[in-house]
Amino acid sequence: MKRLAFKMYLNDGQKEIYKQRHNKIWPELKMLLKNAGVHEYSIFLDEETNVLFAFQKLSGDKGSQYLGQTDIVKKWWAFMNDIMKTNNDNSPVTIELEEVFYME
Ligand code: RM4
Repeated sequence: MKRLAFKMYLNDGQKEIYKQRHNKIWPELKMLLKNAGVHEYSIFLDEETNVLFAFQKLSGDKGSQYLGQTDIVKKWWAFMNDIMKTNNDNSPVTIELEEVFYME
């Protein structure tokens, strides 16, 4: 499976809220992600910079950030808009990262 990593940005001091909301991720969003081929999806926070580091494996060709045309993701992004750095359409500012090392 393809490996994908990207960064997003959390608003300062929002770690607990971010964790709470993700611990209660909507079942329909989780199902959408899995059906879209997103697996082993984890997000880490660098508290020094408020950078969210996301990693996911893809059985398809597109990752989670390409699902913004679905109603569920649009609702989720609007829900998360108040604690993240976002674009005008509520999508989180997302910067894909280059893999520079991998070990099986
Ligand atoms: C993140 C961001 C991503 C979404 C995950 C579930 O905060 O909204 O786009 O895939 O949550």
